[in-house]
Parts: sequence; structure tokens; C-alpha cells
Amino acid sequence: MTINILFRGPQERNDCWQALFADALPDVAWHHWPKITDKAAIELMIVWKLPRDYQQDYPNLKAIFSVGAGVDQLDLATVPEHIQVIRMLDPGIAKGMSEFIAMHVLNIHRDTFAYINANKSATWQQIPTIENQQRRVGIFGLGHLGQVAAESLLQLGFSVNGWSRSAKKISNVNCFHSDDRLHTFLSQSDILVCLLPLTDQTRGILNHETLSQLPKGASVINVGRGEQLVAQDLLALLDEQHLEYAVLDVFDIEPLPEAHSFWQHPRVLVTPHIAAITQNDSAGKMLVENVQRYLDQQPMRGIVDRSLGY
Ligand code: NDP
Ligand code: OXD
Repeated sequence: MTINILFRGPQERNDCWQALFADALPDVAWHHWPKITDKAAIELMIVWKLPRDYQQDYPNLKAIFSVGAGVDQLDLATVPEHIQVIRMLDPGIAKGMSEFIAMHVLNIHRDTFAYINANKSATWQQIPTIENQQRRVGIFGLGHLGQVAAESLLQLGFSVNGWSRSAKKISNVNCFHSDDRLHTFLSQSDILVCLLPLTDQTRGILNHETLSQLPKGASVINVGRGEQLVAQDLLALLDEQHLEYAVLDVFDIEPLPEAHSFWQHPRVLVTPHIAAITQNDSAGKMLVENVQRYLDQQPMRGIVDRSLGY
């Protein structure tokens, strides 16, 4: 049975994924947006953002695959319930994310940012170090990516705390959940890493009330979504010296406007949403596997729970 898939994204990724599908699932008819004549034939769509009017234009759509791990950009509230939404569980994203987090936890732990600032005034000053196990890293979000990041931090010898919506048991990770444990989690996190999905519950979660519960001198790494962070609250806590550093990869407006104070702040590092990039080859294989499951009428991997929004 032929199945029609529409991909919306760059040519290079299209060519890679089209070839993988042609090899593994020759019955798939692959289309690269916007070159599509019979829109009614499209059953599966692979996108970062949905095309305008997709509901009218693609009346037989059964599932939407996000090319990224996040799905907030799809505006789930507007997607009809009968269309499944699938997030990307790419091992390449997990590897990139755990590398980015380990790199910046180490940068903060070993005072790289302070030395970069000291270089500017040719200041030779050694900063005392502490043992890795004395540094407590708190991961906000112990999902697919949070757990891989926790593993790499444990291998580096850090103490790892984690926070999730539901209860978890993860070897060597101090797992917290439920609002009455939030203060304990935050007060024991010297470096807070945000890896939460953007939902109504997590929008603005990095605010004055939560960030001020981190120990004095704590740092923040935000790789979740920009709308989870209240920028003015973070800046105030940095300027009051309650917080030391912030590494920010995601912003409510991207690209981050040139005039934004984050760019010039001596204790903020801005990166342009590159913590973890979908890797064409590994992600393409995941898509092939999931489409095979769809064809076999098996549950696909990464189905979004519409009631939770992630
Ligand atoms: P998952 O869905 O696998 O994990 C999400 C985690 O967050 C789960 O542990 C979940 O808890 C927890 N969570 C959700 N809501 C709450 C809440 N209200 N309170 C406490 N915990 C909560 O997602 P991934 O790990 O795959 O990805 C996480 C996010 O990372 C993505 O949604 C995206 O925004 C971001 N991302 C950023 C990238 C970048 O380059 N900067 C790249 C890729 C992803 P539970 O386990 O109990 O359900
Ligand atoms: C993702 C992202 O969600 O790139 O994969 O942020």
C-alpha cells in the first residue's frame, strides 16, 4: 500500500530522508513541500512548523512528526485530536544535548567564564576549585534528554538532582517531584539546567521566586525554551550577585534582538539555539522506524500526550 508523506524543511535534510525512506520503505511516496499536487493524498507530515491552513489543505492527515524534540512550535491546541503528534526521539539530539550540558557545567564548575573576563584586563588570578561531587547539578525535566544528561554528569562525578512531574527512580540521581519538594530541589542545585518542555505549567517557571531559592552563587543553564525564563528576574538576580552565571540557548524571541541586555552582560553566555541539533542520519532512521510502526498499526514512539502538552 502506498503512503504519502510530506516533508517541510531544507533541501539537504530532504535528500537524506528521502533516500533513507526509498531504501527502507520503497512504497512510501515522498513529497518535499511546497511541491505537491494532490494534497488530499498526504497522510503523514514531517515539519518544524505547520503550513498555514493545513487542516483544510490536507484533509486526510493522520499524524504530524516534529523534526525537533519539542512540539510547542506546533501550537497543539489547534491540532485536532484525531491527528497524532509525534516528537523526535533522535539519539543524535540526546548526544548533542548531553555534550552541551556537560561542557557548560564544566565551564561553570571550572570558572571558564571568570577567566575569559579576567583575560580582558590581563588579570592573573587563580580561583580555588571544589571537587566535582561537591557541585550539585539540578536538572529540571528528567525526560528523554534530562536522563541522558544526568548520566553524563554522573560519569563526570557531579552530584545530580532531578525534578519531574511524576515520581522517578534513577540510579544515583536524587529524584524530586511535586510542588512541596520544589524548594528542597532548588535549594540543593548549584547549577540548574532547564530541560522542560514548554507548556502552560512551565511557561515562566524560571522566575524570581524559583531562581531566588537556588543557593547564593548558583548558575543557570536554559536549554528548554525561552518562554520558560523571565528575563528581567534573571538579570536582577545576576546583578544582585545572587546568581553567578547564565548560559542561555533559547529565547522567547529568536534570533535574540541585538539590543537585548543578555548580549552584553559579562556573566551571560548566549548561544543561538544550538544545544542539540536534529541529526539527519539518526533522526531519519527514527522516522523510518516510526513510519514502519504506523504501517504495521503498532503504537509509534514519541506520541505526545495531548492532555499534558508534551
Ligand atoms: P520529555 O518529554 O522526554 O521530558 C520532559 C520532562 O519534563 C519529563 O521528565 C517531564 O516529567 C518533565 N515535566 C514536564 N512538565 C513538567 C512540570 N510541569 N513540572 C515538572 N516536570 C515536568 O522531553 P525531552 O527530554 O525530549 O525534551 C525536553 C525539551 O528540551 C523539549 O521539549 C525542548 O523544549 C527542549 N529542547 C531544546 C533543544 C535545544 O537545542 N535547546 C533541543 C531539543 C530539545 P514526567 O517525566 O513526569 O512526564
Ligand atoms: C528541538 C529543538 O526541540 O531544536 O529539537 O529545540
